[in-house]
Amino acid sequence: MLSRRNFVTGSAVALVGAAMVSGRAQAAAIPEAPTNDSPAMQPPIPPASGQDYQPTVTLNGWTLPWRMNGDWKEFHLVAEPVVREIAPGMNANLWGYNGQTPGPTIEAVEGDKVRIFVTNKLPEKTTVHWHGLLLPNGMDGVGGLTQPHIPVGKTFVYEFVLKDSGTFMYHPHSDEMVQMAMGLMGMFIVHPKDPNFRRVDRDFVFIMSAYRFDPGTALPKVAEMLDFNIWTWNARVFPGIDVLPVRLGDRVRVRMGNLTMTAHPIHLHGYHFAVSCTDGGWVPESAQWPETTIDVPVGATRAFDVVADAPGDWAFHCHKSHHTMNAMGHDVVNLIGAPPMVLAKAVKSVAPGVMAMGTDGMGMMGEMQMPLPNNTLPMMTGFGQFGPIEMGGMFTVMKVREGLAAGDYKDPGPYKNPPGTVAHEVNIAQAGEPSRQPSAGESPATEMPGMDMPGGMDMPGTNHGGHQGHH
Ligand SMILES: [Cu+2]
Repeated sequence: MLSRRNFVTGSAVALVGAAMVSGRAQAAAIPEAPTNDSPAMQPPIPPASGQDYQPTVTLNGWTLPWRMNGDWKEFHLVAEPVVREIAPGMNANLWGYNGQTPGPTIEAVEGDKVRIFVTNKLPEKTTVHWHGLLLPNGMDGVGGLTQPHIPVGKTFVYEFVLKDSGTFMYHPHSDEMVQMAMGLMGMFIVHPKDPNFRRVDRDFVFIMSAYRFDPGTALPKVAEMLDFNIWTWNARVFPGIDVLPVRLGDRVRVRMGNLTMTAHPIHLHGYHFAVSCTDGGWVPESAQWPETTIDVPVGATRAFDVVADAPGDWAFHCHKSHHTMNAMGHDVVNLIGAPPMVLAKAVKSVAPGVMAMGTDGMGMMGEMQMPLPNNTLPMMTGFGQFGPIEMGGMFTVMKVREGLAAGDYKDPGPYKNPPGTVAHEVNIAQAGEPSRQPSAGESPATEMPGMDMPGGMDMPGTNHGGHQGHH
């Protein structure tokens, strides 16, 4: 007879408190399915016995507790409808596993025998595919091809041995377009058998998903192919994404999966990192090269390793600038440079009460508290110690600090820059005239009709040496 005591003890008890455990034990032969619907980062679960490893931390997420049954590590996933807070101010009706999307991170060790029960509480059939894991064909989770689909209300079991360590994912191979657009996905981390192999001090995990929500709605459009407007890390957007707190000097790994419909060039400021792992395994050290941005292709994972030797608040984000925005209209005309008074008059004549915006850029939108439809996030938002950050979507901060305790993942607050090391305003008169490109403003390309200078007359302060096009 197996009971809850057979689950991993230690921090797992703190992780899934009694109130959060639904007690959905189906039968003694099937482990309970712990559930957690909080978007708060849960502490890592250290290995209770067996192989030692550095457990991962999932941004705004958690690791799935397991139990030992003989020499099998047993997990229980429940696919079900969930409500996910995308960021404070927006809740989404999605599908996930064990109370939230993405599903909990599964962690195990190379060589482990894993038995994973999957209960289907969705309104339609499903399967789970173990992306990147090397396993027997019949455990691959492709509905119709390698197994019958899991009917509504039924529980299937997957059993396999973890041949290789690495950074993997899980997701359905059953009505995939709908099921992944609804958020069914999670990360699967297999730690190396040798605890010293590429060991790091902090190991962060997240998976990328994208949604199309019409303003004011909570259910994504599942048939959207291109025009997504909520770009998430672990179904969260800035400023709702956890920061990555790191102790100065720590060896840090960040593992990322991508199950959106486009690639994401993920960029870390302040560092040169090495791409260390993909869903195809560890990159040999001799084959690693330095990067500041790593493109994570669709249907792939990437991990990078870095030694956190530079303190500060380092921006960490997707470099596609539309992916660091929340829901927005894309039919926005570029009004930069348009005379604001003329524009405002013209707009007011056809739409009284509408503000003509964007004549000097759109950055002010990060500061304005504009009325929005219910359950809709501002396009760009979030504040830092120096003002509005003007971001949304796939953006957060790696906060590297001296003296954090090992295992302390609390937000350490804003970085205290040493005096004299922050960009600041200067008196332009003291700075002197900026140098400009020779003949600036005179080239045919920038010439304005009716603004010709009298022939042969030199502009003061310009240099015509060697300028062929001079008239
Ligand atoms: Cu992106």
